[in-house]
Amino acid sequence: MRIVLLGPPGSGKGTQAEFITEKLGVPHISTGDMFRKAIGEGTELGKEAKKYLDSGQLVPDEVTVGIVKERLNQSDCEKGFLLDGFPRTVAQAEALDGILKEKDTGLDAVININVPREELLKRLTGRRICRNCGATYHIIFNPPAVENTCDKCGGELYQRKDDTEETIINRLEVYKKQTEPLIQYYKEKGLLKDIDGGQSIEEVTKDIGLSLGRDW
Ligand code: B4P
Repeated sequence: MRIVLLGPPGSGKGTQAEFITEKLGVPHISTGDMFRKAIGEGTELGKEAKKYLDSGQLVPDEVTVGIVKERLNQSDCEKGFLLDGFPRTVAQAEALDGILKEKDTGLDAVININVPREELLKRLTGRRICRNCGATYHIIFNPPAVENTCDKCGGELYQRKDDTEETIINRLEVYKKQTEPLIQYYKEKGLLKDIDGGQSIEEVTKDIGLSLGRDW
């Protein structure tokens, strides 16, 4: 299956993507994770991306589309993929349509996770990430068994630099202006599946499954 996960920052895209990709056996392609990896490695892409991530702005479309195109051309994407956090602008969505058209394919579904704004703020300020494998936790809603330690690999957990209240407010504004128009874009194409992301992690996972015709 070829799926896009859409939703505001903190709606749970990364959290749900871990489970869905394991169940469907397709690669998890997160542009946010790709940028953070490049920043950690100090590559040219990382240096460019850091300027935008730290302030909560979007990385320019040419850069983002370029890395996604390269990733989708890898052989493991032939059986399908889950895009998490891409596209985030109409220009990126049009570029994605073009990339898939060249391969004579298209998307199967766009899952739109809806969460009220106050809840997003709570979720993002409490988010913690594993430095080693990238797994996502929340200090209250989804805590690890041992404080500051990843359940999956034992790695150390850290707080993202863009998860401060000031940057989060900016990211939510950027989402409203640049990403929200995609809801209409995909609705018109008949691909949109609206999900209530204000429920527990397990309930959201279940609803996403049902929207894809799977009872997991
Ligand atoms: P991303 O890495 O994509 O991250 P995100 O949108 O902030 O969060 P996500 O929705 O995945 O939430 P999560 O599961 O962690 O983007 C970071 C930055 O990269 C962007 O600001 C931008 O600068 C850049 N970027 C990325 N893609 C780009 C693109 N296409 N174009 C340009 N720039 C791009 O969940 C959040 C928290 O809530 C976690 O702590 C989790 O444990 C908790 N949680 C999840 N589900 C919950 C639930 N149901 N109940 C309670 N808590 C829950």
